[in-house]
Amino acid sequence: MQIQWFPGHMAKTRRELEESITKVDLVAELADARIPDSSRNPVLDELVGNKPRILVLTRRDQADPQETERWLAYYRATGLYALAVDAKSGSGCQGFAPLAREALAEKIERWNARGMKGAHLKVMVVGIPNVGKSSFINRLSGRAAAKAEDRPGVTRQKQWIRLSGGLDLLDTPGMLWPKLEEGRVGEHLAFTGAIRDDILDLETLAARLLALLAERAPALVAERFGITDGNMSEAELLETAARRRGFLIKGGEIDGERTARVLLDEYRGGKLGRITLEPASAEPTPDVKGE
Ligand SMILES: Nc1nc2c(ncn2[C@@H]2O[C@H](COP(=O)(O)OP(=O)(O)O)[C@@H](O)[C@H]2O)c(=O)[nH]1
Ligand SMILES: [Mg+2]
Repeated sequence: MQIQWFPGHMAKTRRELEESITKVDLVAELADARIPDSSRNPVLDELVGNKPRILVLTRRDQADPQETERWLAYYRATGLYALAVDAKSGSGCQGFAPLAREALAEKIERWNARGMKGAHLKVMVVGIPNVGKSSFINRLSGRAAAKAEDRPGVTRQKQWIRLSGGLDLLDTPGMLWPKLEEGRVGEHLAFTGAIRDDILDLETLAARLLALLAERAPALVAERFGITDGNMSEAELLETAARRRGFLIKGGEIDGERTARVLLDEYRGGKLGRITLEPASAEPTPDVKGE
């Protein structure tokens, strides 16, 4: 999944996405519930146009449930259909087909009026690398249909997977490149492991994650890493965490690299708890769509 998104590659990816999108009735856009903002690419808006879309927040098992509810309410208030799932265990995925039929209710009615009752709705899954596309497809289809990893350049026949509930799912997910123009976005993608972590040196990356965690989950950071002061420098944050965890080398110096690696692994693996790095801005509204 370590893909270099050089401009030629982006142009090709864009063409492939555009072509696939014309073949479907509905696009399932996957984003990471921990970083809903950074894991979406607005270029998809252009590519999808007016085609119905459902935003699927993956990794709900790793995100703060209340924040996820707020994000869903926010998206629904903007007119998007939205749903949160754990694509790994499959929980929440059963809500997708009913929501798809809701999103396509007008089309289904038109089909029924034309005697095309029972026609299947064509759906494709789109998202940045590592967001959970293959897992989601496998969960919907109930079998290991999509390969766990997609390597660009390996083209194969597009196939449809017939799902219960009147949906046909394109078995090849649409790859969307991460939007890396903004520094913060790249950092957030690196925190979650969505992109290579060599955009910054490991210790800087870990220190910045600590700073963000201190904001988003102060009690946890105080308890686990002994960090209670919000104004520490990056070096002080890492130093404090290393001492608290006992990651020292001889002479009493801290093992910064080990501290950084462990911290990043723990966050990515959900071992620090369910922490959403990007807070939702809107309050839930009473008239919501979907689950
Ligand atoms: N905990 C958790 N892990 C997930 C979820 N979705 C995907 N994963 C894991 O994330 C990794 C990448 O998932 P994959 O489906 O291959 O992503 P893709 O690159 O978008 O196809 C795999 O190790 C999955 O098990 C989820 O909702 N929760
Ligand atoms: Mg995949």
